[in-house]
Amino acid sequence: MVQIVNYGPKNLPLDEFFCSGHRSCQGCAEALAVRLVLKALGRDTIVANATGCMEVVSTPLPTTAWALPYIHVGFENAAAVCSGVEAGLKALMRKGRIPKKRIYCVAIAGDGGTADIGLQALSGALERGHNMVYFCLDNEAYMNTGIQRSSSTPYGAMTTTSPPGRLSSGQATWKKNMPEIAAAHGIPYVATACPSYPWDLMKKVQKAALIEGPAYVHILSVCPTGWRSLPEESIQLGKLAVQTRIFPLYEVEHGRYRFVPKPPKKKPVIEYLKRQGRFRHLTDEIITEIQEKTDEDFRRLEAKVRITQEIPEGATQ
Ligand SMILES: Cc1ncc(C[n+]2csc(CCOP(=O)(O)OP(=O)(O)O)c2C)c(N)n1
Repeated sequence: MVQIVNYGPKNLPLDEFFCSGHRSCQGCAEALAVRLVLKALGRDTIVANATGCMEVVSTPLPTTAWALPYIHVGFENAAAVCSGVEAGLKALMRKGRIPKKRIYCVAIAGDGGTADIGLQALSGALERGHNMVYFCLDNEAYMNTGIQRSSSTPYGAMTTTSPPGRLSSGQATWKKNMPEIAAAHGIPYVATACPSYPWDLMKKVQKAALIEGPAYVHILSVCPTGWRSLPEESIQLGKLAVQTRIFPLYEVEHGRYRFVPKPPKKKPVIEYLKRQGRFRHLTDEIITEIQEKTDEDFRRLEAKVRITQEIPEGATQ
């Protein structure tokens, strides 16, 4: 890849780098996300993958689903390992030990490996300015170990460690805003994406890879097992997350916020919540609270778009 290609149904690379035969659950949007990410990146890519569902399902000895250089690393150090690979390649190229060419160094980790356990290593790598892309596959809990809450689990969601009952309504805290934390590092590119919007996702992946310096892409990945949703509804559910504005799609390029693609017509959050067993226990009051917080967060995001794009108040994007 040397320039951005507009991929679509009639223009999709046939090469597979995350191959069939892995053992992800039915309807796993993470597996689809990884497949699309690697298709967009192409074969000149090295992956450092933290422990998590995508590693667990894809690397049972002696097989692997990864058809490119792949390093499995601990939860805490995907970003550190990826940055080391990038620095090492740079040194080898400078010394003339390997030919000079663009090799994409990427880290892939779940929301637990990103927002909780690997946050310190990620912050360090972003701050040091490595030429790498970090992908967070956000399925909103520690899924491979049996659905424990993470700091990325949404408010009210049932997990095995945030069980609803007499004294609890599920997850007691609001979802940590990882894309904003990444953007606060002042890196050249941050984006949110979802495999329900595959062409948008692939374009953002290419942009992230081609930009000079660190990039962070946060991918919402529906998990039917943990979300108690129907596997055949994963794509629709991802769309509903965007349509209800629970997960807005946007980019932050050199500090400028932009909605990409244009936000679809707004739907109420209940449309998204009601399709998932993890929210089954929610009362009308809590649903209203979630609606209000979603609206407020979206307003803040709109304000950032307006301010950084210098759009006059009242005008639309
Ligand atoms: C350093 C460390 N801390 C905690 C754990 C326990 N642990 C196992 S899986 C997991 C979380 C996985 O969540 P995530 O990164 O979101 O990946 P997923 O399984 O959802 O793909 C944790 C905390 C561990 N193995 N290592």
